Amino acid sequence: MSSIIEMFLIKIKYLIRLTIYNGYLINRNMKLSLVIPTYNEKGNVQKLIEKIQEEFKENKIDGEIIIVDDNSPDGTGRILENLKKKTKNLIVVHREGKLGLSSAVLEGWKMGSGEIFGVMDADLSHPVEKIHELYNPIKNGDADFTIGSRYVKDGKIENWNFKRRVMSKTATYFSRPFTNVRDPMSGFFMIRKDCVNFKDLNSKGFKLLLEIILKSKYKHLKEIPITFTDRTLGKSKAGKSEIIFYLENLCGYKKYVRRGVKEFFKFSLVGLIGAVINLGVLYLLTEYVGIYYLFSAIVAFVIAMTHNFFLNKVWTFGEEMKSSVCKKYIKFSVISIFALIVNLIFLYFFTEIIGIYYLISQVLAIGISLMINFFGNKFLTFKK
Ligand SMILES: Nc1nc2c(ncn2[C@@H]2O[C@H](COP(=O)(O)OP(=O)(O)O)[C@@H](O)[C@H]2O)c(=O)[nH]1
Ligand SMILES: [Mg+2]
Repeated sequence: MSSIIEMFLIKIKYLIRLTIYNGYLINRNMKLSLVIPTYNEKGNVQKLIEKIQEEFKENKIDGEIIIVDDNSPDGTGRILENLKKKTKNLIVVHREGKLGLSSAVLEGWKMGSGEIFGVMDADLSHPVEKIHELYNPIKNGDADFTIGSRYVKDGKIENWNFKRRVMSKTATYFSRPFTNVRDPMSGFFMIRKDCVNFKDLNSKGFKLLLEIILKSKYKHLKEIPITFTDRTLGKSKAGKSEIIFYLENLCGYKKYVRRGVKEFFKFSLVGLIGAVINLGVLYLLTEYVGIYYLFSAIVAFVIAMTHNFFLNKVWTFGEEMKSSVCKKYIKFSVISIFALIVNLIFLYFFTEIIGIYYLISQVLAIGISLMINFFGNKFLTFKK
C-alpha cells in the first residue's frame, strides 16, 4: 500500500515539475544573442544584417546581433559602426587584431543578454531563413542545442570544390571517436546559455562547436538540415593553421572518447595479447612438453580464450570478476569459435576465389572476425 502512495506522490511531483519547467520555457519569449565573427567581410555584412532583421521580424524572434570584428583591414569595422547607428539591436565588438574565430564567438557571447546563444558566419554561407528553425525548438523546450547540419538527410553543400569537401569530411571523421553528431564542424548553431560551461572552453582556431558538444551540459540536441553555399564575395580564412589547431584540440579531448570506441580498442588489444599467449603456449607444449602440435593448438586456444574472457570482462567492459562467469564464459566461447570459423571461411574465399595473397587475406579476414567478436560479445555477452 505504502509503495502505491509513494508512486502516486512521485507522479504528482513529476507533473508539478513538468508544468513549472515547460511554463518557464514556453511562455517566456526567450531572447537570442546571435554572434557573427567577421574578418574582411565588407561586401557581406550589410546584406547579412538586413536579412537577419527580416527573419527576426517574420518569426517574432526577440534577437540581438553581436558582430565581433578583428580589426579587418578591408574596413568592415567602419561599415559596422555606420550600421550600428541605424540598427538598435546591433552590438559591435572591435578587437585589436586577428585573434581567431572561436575566441571571437566566445567574446561575443559574453556581451550577450539573451537566454539562447547562437552563431553563424558572415559570408552568407549559412541560410538566414533557417534561423527560426534552430531557434524555435529551444524556445519551445523541445531541444536545448540545435545545429545547422550539412550531413544529415536533406542537408547539402553547394559550390564547394573537391578539396574543401574532402577536408571537411576528413575533419568530421576525425571527430567520430568523440561524438556521433553528424556535423560537428558546423559554424551555425544555437544553445541555451545555461548549458554552456564557459570556463572549460579553450578551443583554438575554427572548430568551436565540437568543443561545445563535448563540454556542455545539454539533454536534447537536434541537427537541422541546411544547405551551405560557398561565399560569393571575399575569401575564406580557413588555412593550414586551422588544421594544426584542430589536431591540437583533438589531442586535448582524450577523456571525451566515446565508451564504445574505448571498448573496441581495449578489446583489440586484449585479442592481440591473446594471440601472443596462443602462440607461446603452442610452442611450449609442442617443443618442451612434447605434445602433438594439433592437441597443443587446442589447449593454446582454450588458454588464450580464457585469458581474453577475463580481461575483457574486467578491463574492457568493466564488470565484476566473479559475476555470472559460467553463463558468460559459454557465450564468449561460442562467439569466439563462430568468429574463428568465419575467419577461416573468409581466408579461404579471399585466397582461393578472389586470388589475394594468403597473408593479406588473413589480415582482411581477421578484421571481419574481430568485428563479429567485438559486437557479438558487447551486445550478447557483456550487455549492460
Ligand atoms: N573575428 C574573426 N572572425 C573570423 C576569423 N577568421 C574567420 N572569421 C570569420 O568566421 C567566419 C567563417 O570564416 P570563413 O573564412 O568563411 O571560413 P570557411 O567558411 O570555413 O571558409 C566568417 O564570418 C569570417 O569572417 C578571425 O580570426 N576573427
Ligand atoms: Mg565561409
